[in-house]
Parts: sequence; structure tokens; C-alpha cells
Amino acid sequence: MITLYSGPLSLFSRKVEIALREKGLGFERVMVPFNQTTGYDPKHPEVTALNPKGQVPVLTDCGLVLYDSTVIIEYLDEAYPELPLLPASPADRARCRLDELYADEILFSALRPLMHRTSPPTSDQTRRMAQEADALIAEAALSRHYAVLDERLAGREFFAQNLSVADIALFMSVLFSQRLGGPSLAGFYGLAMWYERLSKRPAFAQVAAEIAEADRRLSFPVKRALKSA
Ligand SMILES: N[C@@H](CCC(=O)N[C@@H](CS)C(=O)NCC(=O)O)C(=O)O
Repeated sequence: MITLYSGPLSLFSRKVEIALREKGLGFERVMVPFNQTTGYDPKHPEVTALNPKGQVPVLTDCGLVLYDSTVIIEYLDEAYPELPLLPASPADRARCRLDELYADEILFSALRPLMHRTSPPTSDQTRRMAQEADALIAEAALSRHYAVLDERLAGREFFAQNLSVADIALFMSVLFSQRLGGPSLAGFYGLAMWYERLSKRPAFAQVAAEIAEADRRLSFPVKRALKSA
């Protein structure tokens, strides 16, 4: 029996949810508490007990306890090889892992300066203006990343030959960029088509819908955050 500790607005947990659903694996989901003021504090006691980093995602499977989305998805791919999420050859697997790392570390860092937009706004006007100035610089960086990804796709359906963990991780970063008011995909045709295609797959659509619902419930509306900055 697989149990996943996830968070309503946890990019890394949602990566694992997509992988589980694409593979058709049943799982019990435990949603940990989250709000835009204190984040994940106070932490879910089981997550604190199971993960020395105190973070979601955590996955348990018949007594095995794992944390970190990359480690979890690699385990799932080896234990449940139906619909492989990593390519077959060592070189292609390595390329795919690098694309996942590009999403999780490089794109994720680039979109961090947009994250204040869904939090309750600070009453400190100078701080708000500084946050938005940083966000605009980050938007320009994100556009440059979009251009790289658009060129990498070059009209192909997926980043590897088939759907892979690279698509899952990159999709989640692009989704977060969009929900945080990042640059439009309009000027990046290949990337926009890839995003639209993935958005129609049930596993991706469910995560996108649940994140939109969580934003309505938990997040400060991004447009208002921008207008009042
Ligand atoms: N590298 C980890 C990152 C996990 C992570 O940053 N989780 C966030 C939620 S998306 C978290 O639990 N943050 C709470 C904390 O760091 O205290 C992964 O891929 O799973």
C-alpha cells in the first residue's frame, strides 16, 4: 500500500502525484496543513518523524520510507516499471535527469522571487516595491529559460523520446511560473503547445485543477498583489 504525504501547493509533492497517476498506481494521500502566512509550520508530526528534512513529499510503500521527489520517482520507476518515466539508455537517462534537475533547481530558483505574490502583502511599501522589482528581474530570467526550453523541444512532443520525469518536473515549474504571474507562453510556440498537450492528460489536469482550487482557498490573488504593489 502506497501512502503519499503531499501539500496542496507543494510543487515537489505534485510531481510525485503526477508520476503515480501516470503509472496508474493507487495511493492514499495525506494532505499536510499549509497556509500562506506560516507555510508548513506547524509541521505534520508524521512528516517530521519520517523525513529528517521535515519536508513533503514523503512516500511509504510496504514499510519503505522515502523522501525527496527525485528519489521517490526513481524508486517508483524501478519498482513499478509499467509506463517507464526514464528512458532506456544510460545517456538518455542522464539527459533526462539533468532536465529534471534544471526544473527543480534552476527554474525553481528563478521563480522564487515571484512567490511573495500569493502571500499576504506586507504593509511596508518600500519592501513591496523591492519585492516587485526583484520579481520583474526574475520574469526576464524566466523568459530566457522559456526560450531555451522552446528551442530544446524544437517541435518534439516530449523532452525525451516519450513522456518522462523531465516533462513532469518542467511542467510543474512552468505551471508555478504561470500561477505566480510569470511571463506568458505566447511567444514560445513549441513550449506552449507542449504545455497544452500535457495539461490535457488526466494526471496533469487533476494536479493543475487541484492547485487552482488550493489557490482560490489559500492564496492572495496575484493580480491584486501586482496592482497594489
Ligand atoms: N528536494 C525536495 C524539496 C522538497 C521541498 O522543498 N518541499 C517543500 C514543499 S514543496 C517543503 O516541505 N517545505 C517545508 C520546509 O522546507 O520546511 C524534493 O524534491 O522533494
